[in-house]
Amino acid sequence: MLPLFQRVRYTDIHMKLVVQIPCLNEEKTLPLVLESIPKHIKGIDEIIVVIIDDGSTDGTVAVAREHGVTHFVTHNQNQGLGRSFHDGVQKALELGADIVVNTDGDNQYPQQKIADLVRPILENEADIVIADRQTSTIAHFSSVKKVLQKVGSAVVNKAAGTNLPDAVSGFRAYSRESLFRLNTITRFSYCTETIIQAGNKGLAIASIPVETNPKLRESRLFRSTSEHVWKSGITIVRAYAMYKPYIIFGWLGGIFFLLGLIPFARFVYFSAVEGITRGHIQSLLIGSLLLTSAFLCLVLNIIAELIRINRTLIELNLEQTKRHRYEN
Ligand SMILES: Nc1nc2c(ncn2[C@@H]2O[C@H](COP(=O)(O)OP(=O)(O)O)[C@@H](O)[C@H]2O)c(=O)[nH]1
Ligand SMILES: [Mg+2]
Repeated sequence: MLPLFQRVRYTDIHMKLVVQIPCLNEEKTLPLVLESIPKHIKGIDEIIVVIIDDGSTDGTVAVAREHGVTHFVTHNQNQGLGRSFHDGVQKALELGADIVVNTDGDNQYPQQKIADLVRPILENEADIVIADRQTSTIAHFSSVKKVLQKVGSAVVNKAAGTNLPDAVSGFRAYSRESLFRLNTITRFSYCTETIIQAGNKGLAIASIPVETNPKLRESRLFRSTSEHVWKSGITIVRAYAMYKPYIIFGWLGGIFFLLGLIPFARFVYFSAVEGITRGHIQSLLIGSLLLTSAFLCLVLNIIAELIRINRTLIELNLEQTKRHRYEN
């Protein structure tokens, strides 16, 4: 029987690093990315590059092959970044990765910094390392985008119990251990989801500052600011509902309860003073409706809590399955 959580100490073993690059039509920028991945990193014995081709219709795969890449995950049709990340991680674990670094195919991130990114993991100081893009200094980020990034990171930190400056950066390193414990399910954004899960599971997350490369193309994940806000909002609410349902239902229930008390008390007061026959039925109706909603929130909270407990058990099971499958 394997222990539930065994922290691997990275000393005196053959260290394998997998750099995974999710790509959707990145033939133009991929060469820059591949050329800037370091060939040697102190403390790492082997570096493998995995391209996740997410249904590209251009020459992404051919370009990667030309640059010596031999490991691919292929989606015949576009599956989205979340699924691409998930499948890349499975492949990396199959290849025996001790550390997995994710970088993007648009050369947004400085691959030269991979050595700094993996160092806290090699030194057993962190399970996950996130590159802080220092967004407040990026010239091509609009002020709206900067504010959004700040607010988004603050909410994620609150949900995760962490204190990370850049919660949506895609340039990250994950230890093998952390990948056994994380389960990403949302198709859209695994970035915030992994932080919230890791935070709630007590994994150590570190942050290192990096300077991003000049922008070569527009983001394709978000076509507009409002889409960015909307999608990030949904991801965050879902994460709260999954990990801290009592916050959502507790607040909602509390508000309904307090709002319901006012018309209800009004009805009780007037019917005591004037007699029940004098009306104020609207107050009674509105009050009852709000108090019933508060009660519903309480019930939903209990159900959400039970589901959460259930998920914890399923996740433990998944973790064991992954260990059996990938640990040799
Ligand atoms: N937009 C998008 N990117 C994808 C998808 N699948 C994989 N990717 C890759 O995900 C990375 C991030 O995408 P990008 O458009 O640069 O988003 P950004 O993080 O907002 O800059 C790139 O390497 C893409 O090639 C997908 O379905 N949509
Ligand atoms: Mg990008």
